[in-house]
Amino acid sequence: MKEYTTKFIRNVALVSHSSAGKTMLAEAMLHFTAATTRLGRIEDGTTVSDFEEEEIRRGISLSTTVIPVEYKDHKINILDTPGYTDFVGGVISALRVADAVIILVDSVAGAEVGTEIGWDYADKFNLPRFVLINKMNRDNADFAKAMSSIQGISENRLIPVQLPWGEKKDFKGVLDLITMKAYAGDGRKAEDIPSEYAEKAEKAHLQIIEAAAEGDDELLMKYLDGEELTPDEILSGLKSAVFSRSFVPVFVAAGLAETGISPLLDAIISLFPNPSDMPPIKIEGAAGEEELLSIDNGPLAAYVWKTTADPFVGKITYFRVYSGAIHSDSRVWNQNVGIEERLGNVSIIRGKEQFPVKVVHAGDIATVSKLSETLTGHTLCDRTHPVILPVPEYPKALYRVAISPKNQSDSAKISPTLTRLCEEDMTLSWHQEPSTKQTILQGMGGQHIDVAIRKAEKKFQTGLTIEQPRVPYQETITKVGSAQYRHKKQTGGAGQFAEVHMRVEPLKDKDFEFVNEVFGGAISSNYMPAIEKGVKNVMRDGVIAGYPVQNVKVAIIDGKEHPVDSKPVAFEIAAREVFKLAMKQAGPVLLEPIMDVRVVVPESNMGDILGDLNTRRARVQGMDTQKGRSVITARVPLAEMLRYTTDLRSMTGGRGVFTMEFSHYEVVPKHLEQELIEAKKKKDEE
Ligand SMILES: Nc1nc2c(ncn2[C@@H]2O[C@H](COP(=O)(O)OP(=O)(O)OP(=O)(O)O)[C@@H](O)[C@H]2O)c(=O)[nH]1
Ligand SMILES: [Mg+2]
Repeated sequence: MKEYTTKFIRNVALVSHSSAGKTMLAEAMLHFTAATTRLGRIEDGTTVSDFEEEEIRRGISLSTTVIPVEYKDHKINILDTPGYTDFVGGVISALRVADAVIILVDSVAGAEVGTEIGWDYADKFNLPRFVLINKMNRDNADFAKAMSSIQGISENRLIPVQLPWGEKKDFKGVLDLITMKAYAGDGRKAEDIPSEYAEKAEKAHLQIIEAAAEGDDELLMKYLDGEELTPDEILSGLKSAVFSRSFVPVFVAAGLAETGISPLLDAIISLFPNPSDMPPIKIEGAAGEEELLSIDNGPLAAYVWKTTADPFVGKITYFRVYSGAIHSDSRVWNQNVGIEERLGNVSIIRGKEQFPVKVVHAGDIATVSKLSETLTGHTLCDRTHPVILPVPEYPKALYRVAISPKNQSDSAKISPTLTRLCEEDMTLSWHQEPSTKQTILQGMGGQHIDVAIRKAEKKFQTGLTIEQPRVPYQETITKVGSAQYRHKKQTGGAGQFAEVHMRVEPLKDKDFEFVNEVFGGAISSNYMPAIEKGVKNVMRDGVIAGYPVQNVKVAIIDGKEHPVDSKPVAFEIAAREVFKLAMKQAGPVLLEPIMDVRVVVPESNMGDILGDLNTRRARVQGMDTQKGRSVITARVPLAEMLRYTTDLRSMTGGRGVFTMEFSHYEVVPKHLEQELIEAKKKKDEE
């Protein structure tokens, strides 16, 4: 692959609702530019972009791939993102390193939930964008309807810069309203706009000239003076209007039929910014605030936006150079962990294929293999000029499952496998939950977890099964209680003897306190550690329903010992038993975690969501409306929120989102406590 310098690079993310045709469009671009000799198909699993086994099996993209398209001396780094909601992490990573976005819309479905979500993220990253009404060859394609549905979700003005040349089966090409030419098929050849479209095209052309003039004061003067703008002037005016988002141009295509490809590539080059057009990045450097420019001779700053770990291929680190240039066989500094990384071959990647290059210029996207410490979100820089580039915010993963090994040989592999899977994915995380002794994997939804489990199996040969995570309940007491217990055993040789009298009290703001109040040496103080150990063992395993005991003060008040038969183990046993008895005298209760929940849904769903929250024992704290969306804050027991990700999605058609954070523990209502106690009894009997 040729080397491209900053001004000849474009970084463009394709974003849409699942299945609007992003992967296929990238495939068509590759075929059109002769990077491939035949057009791959989603159904056959032969596209360059969806190369992962799981992507092929499911027929959807699961992570962002880079598809560099070489066209007219430029390189367009297409970032093909996943459209399915669970994989939104890939969209965020892509938008972080893109300079522009194409939002694809299915010509039949129009704007969908995923379109809205993608649009909002593009807003968050402040990116210039095109809308592409795709799949214009479909049976029920409707350009006008699709246009108005997108206008419905966007505050930006949409202006068609192309019109479909025919529709549905007769979609034969695009009418370009900027050049006022018609392009049949993939658009290699420009021809005159057919006369039946002439009038409509002329009208639309005027609208574009106006938009172009608005983009630039000088052009506007010229335009108002009645002078004609040259094609170059129109393009430059449009470019600034696209950049400032005073309007969003709308294109049409059919990736599968390879229609409309070349006019779209032309527009990407002429209307989208190259990396050096982007505003400088302001960062807090060692020497105060500084600005990084996209130039080769600036201080090195490259952002790692993706990493993949494959046991066969090894680790691949994807980075975008923001400032400076990265050379093969050089050393770079990772400021996030404070270590030097030696780079071997640096490559341009296309799908899974790597093309080694000597240098990666400012603004370009490339990969390097086998970095030891560098992870997604890290910055590679020069040791003498350390910088850290900002990491975007990823949604918190709230869909939790408990993981266990399929068999003995898998259990040792669980931890390294989960660690590697999570390194690849900013929206996946895992941890050990001490209170329930479960390994918890958290993701964005059922599909996300399912993909992770399959990857563990196929890539890392680790068989995993999933189950519902247990709620980390706790046990505590509500009043003072006391008890005594004598442990005595006289069988054969040495006997065992210990007697312990104990008082337990509720304790605030502290998990545990142990005091020795024995008066007059009834129990020697060197037995105290054994007594404390006995108590702690029971605390770990619980007394009423098998959950850890918290917030208890334990006082040893009296007891007895025997000069021969008393020994630490005897006191440990006596302590266990007396603690259980004392707890039962002290009004034991179960506590459950209560979460602070914030739900954001379309206003029309508000009633349903509130009704549903009621059935979840929620206490609503507040309601608010912002930009047509309702925001509900509530306190809800965690036990009622275990599958809320899936439930909220189905109640709102995917439009609802929520966040959840631990707030505090509260007493479990009596009838539910009884169920939990019964469940524990049943388990003990098994
Ligand atoms: N009729 C028609 N079908 C298309 C076109 N482009 C893609 N398709 C089909 O639509 C389906 C989805 O296409 P993809 O390219 O995988 O869509 P995507 O946007 O990448 O989907 P995700 O990866 O799930 O986000 C596949 O069956 C394609 O063959 C098109 O231009 N016309
Ligand atoms: Mg795809």
